[in-house]
Amino acid sequence: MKTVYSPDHAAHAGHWEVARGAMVPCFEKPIRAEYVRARVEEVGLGEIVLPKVWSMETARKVHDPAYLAFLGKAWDMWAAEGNHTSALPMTWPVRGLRNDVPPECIEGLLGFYSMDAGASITAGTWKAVKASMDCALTAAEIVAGGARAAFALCRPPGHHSGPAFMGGYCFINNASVAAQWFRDQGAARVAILDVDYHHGNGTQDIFYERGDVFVANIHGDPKTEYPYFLGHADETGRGAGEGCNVNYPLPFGTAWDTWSLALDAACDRAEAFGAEVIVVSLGVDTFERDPISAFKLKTADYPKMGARIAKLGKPTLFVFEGGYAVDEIGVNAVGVLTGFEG
Ligand code: Q9C
Ligand code: ZN
Repeated sequence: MKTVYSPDHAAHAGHWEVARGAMVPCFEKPIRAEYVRARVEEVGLGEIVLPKVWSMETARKVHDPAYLAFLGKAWDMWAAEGNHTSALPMTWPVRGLRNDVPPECIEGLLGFYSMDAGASITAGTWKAVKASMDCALTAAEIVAGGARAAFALCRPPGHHSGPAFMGGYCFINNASVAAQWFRDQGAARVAILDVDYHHGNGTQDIFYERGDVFVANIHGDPKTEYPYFLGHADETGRGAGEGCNVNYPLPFGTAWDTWSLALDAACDRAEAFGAEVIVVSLGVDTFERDPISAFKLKTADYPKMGARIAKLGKPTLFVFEGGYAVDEIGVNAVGVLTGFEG
């Protein structure tokens, strides 16, 4: 299958994130995408192509246009105040505070448009974020053009980003933009299968009240795992979206024997939904040696994951998300893709 990759991802390289009360170097770093790209070449997965340059039209259907405009100007506002390292929020409009009056300063806007301090903005962030979205849309177009599958090697990732907020290393929800694009191209029903270790709260949020995009998530139980405040099993969708969302929260230590049962169930649900296209939010932070996660999947499990998704027999777009064990990130991510191809 073809891979869509842009070197522009490297323009986004945040300096710090908070871990255990300390500032530590960002886990989400440029080398991740380079290692995956190198593995795509090593196994001869297929051609690697650059993304086309897309308009923001589809993104505006899943994100608040004001939020997208903020992303485009945040660094300049931050730099104008004399800052040189990554912009990070520190104050959020939680319960009891107002979230209906956007602040007019960058400190306030960073909090207004974020869920945590995990998505740092640097001088090159917007360039990388836009290229990441372009990778997803270009790969979606390859699938719509008749390919059985395509791989969007997106960086930064997207699934924590919601209608009007960044967080968890994510800015634009690449998988959601692609799913929206498939809908606009005439696919009546689209399923998003999120296999990243962390619950894809942004994706769930975006489609929660829609009956045309089914969202399934397999992830660390939010009772004990990031993002803590979404991803429970009783979240099934609302209004027109009732029954179109399913969560499989799993405990620390979950290995393939149990994880794969959730994948089977999620695939069955996507099939019953009548999905014409599958968008996979492909994070490989489920790996046993991931530094910030606690599942126990092994390298040999990733091809099995791909093979199970292939059994759905639907056109499939793989959108890269998380995975922080960089030494194995390429083998694991590309393992899913070779397993899919059979
Ligand atoms: N400082 C994705 O996998 N919390 N995002 C990390 C360690 C944030 C993960 C805690 C994890 C976000 C796309
Ligand atoms: Zn993750």
